[in-house]
Amino acid sequence: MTDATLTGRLRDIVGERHCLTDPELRASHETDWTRRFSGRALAVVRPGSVGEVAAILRACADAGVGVVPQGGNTGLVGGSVPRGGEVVLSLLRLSEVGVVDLEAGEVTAGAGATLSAVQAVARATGWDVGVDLGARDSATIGGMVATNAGGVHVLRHGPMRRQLLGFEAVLADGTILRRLPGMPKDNTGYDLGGLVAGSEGTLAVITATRLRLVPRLAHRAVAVVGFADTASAVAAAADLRRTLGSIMALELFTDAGMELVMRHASVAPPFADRRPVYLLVEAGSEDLEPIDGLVAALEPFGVGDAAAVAGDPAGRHRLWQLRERHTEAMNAEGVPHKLDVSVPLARYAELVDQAPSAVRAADPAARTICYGHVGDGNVHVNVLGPAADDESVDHAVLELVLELGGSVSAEHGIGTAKVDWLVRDRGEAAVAAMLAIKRAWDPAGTLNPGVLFPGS
Ligand code: FAD
Ligand code: 2HG
Ligand code: ZN
Repeated sequence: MTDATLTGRLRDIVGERHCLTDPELRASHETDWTRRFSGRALAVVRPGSVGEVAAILRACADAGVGVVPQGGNTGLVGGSVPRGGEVVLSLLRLSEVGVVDLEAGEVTAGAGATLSAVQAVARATGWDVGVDLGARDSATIGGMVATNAGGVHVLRHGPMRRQLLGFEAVLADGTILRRLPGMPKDNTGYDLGGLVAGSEGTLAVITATRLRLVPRLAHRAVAVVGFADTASAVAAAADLRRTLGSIMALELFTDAGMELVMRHASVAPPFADRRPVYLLVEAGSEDLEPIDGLVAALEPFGVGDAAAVAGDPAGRHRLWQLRERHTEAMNAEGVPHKLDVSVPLARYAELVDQAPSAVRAADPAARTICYGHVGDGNVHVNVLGPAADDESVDHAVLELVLELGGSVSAEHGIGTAKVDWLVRDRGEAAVAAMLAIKRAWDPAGTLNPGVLFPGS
């Protein structure tokens, strides 16, 4: 089948308006959020129903053309943009959010619904979504399930896979799998939804999800606290996980990162007494003001003037900006190399302290900024300076992570960025088992070729 025949078939399925072949209209779908990854798409198609998704997949399979599923295109590992010549399947039109089941605390959301849209619906009923992250206004529920997104509340509610009670998805040959609504207890064979979660668009296209909700906490408090070094901050974080029962989030950033956030996002410092490393701690409670408990839990660390605490929404927002706007500040400085990794908590400080020298050994001019979800052992090592296609600093950081017994991908996934590292991290046998599943579900390799497995 020629490209023109395929695009003609795609137009017949979704209508002229939703099959984009004009380069200007395709452009925002062809480059990722960091601007490090991009490729040309044969077309961008925007189906309006699960039936259209199935028909698109059948047409692409017939034509032997790869399909890149895409949600909000906020992914950070190159998996959401084409490598060259694939069809981008944008799920943004499948954005319906259903009515919250108040008794069960569940909601059905289309794959293209943004996290903030689902949060708004849930919060209006006294429920909330268990996962939250900075890209909430653009990241879609489908993309978040596909990457098993983590975010800032994993230590309380777990990542996206844990929120998934049911799903609807389409296999590469157009077969529709549907188990909506899901049930909290459902031991009927393999957990197919759990498998699709984290598969990064390589096994199936998610079209709808049934999500478990969590109670909306009426009271919250946030603190930012400065420390003299990383080890003290990590030790405090470890203590707080045990001593602060209302803990919701435990984030770490450095003064170098905060400096960039202040410069690019016009955010004020939390206090005058600057320190090399900061912890952001969020506490939440249903019926009690958590601020007193938070202050008491911070007491043993003797941080003196290097602490700011807020219980009011504006104050909490101001403190959160210091951590949340790091990603945007990195982008304002250049095209960052992003190494999202995790290590056992006991090795966390070593990683944060050693990553800059490992990077400098590979590229003396490169700048390293670390931040992350310390409560989950997750560091985001961001490197500024090297060309987009120069992988020497990426290798230096990932080697260090493996030496420290960590994982090369904590929450963003493998994408195309880390395909060469999957076997190093998981071993031959585990990757062979994954490939066997991939070949059974998608024998022609139509779905997201080049993601997870090299040359797939
Ligand atoms: P996309 O970027 O469009 O796609 C991501 C991957 O999922 C791709 O491989 C794509 O092919 C696949 N995919 C997308 N939709 C579907 C579907 N319906 N069916 C099958 N496959 C699909 N991530 C975190 O984990 N934690 C964070 O705290 C976090 N914070 C972020 C903050 C900012 C400012 C930014 C820009 C990103 C952040 N991310 C974070 C990364 C990103 O937001 C997540 O990976 C998110 O889950 C991607 O959702 P998306 O809809 O944008 O997916
Ligand atoms: C975060 O935690 C996101 O802010 C993005 O996962 C990480 O910018 C990054 O590297
Ligand atoms: Zn993160």
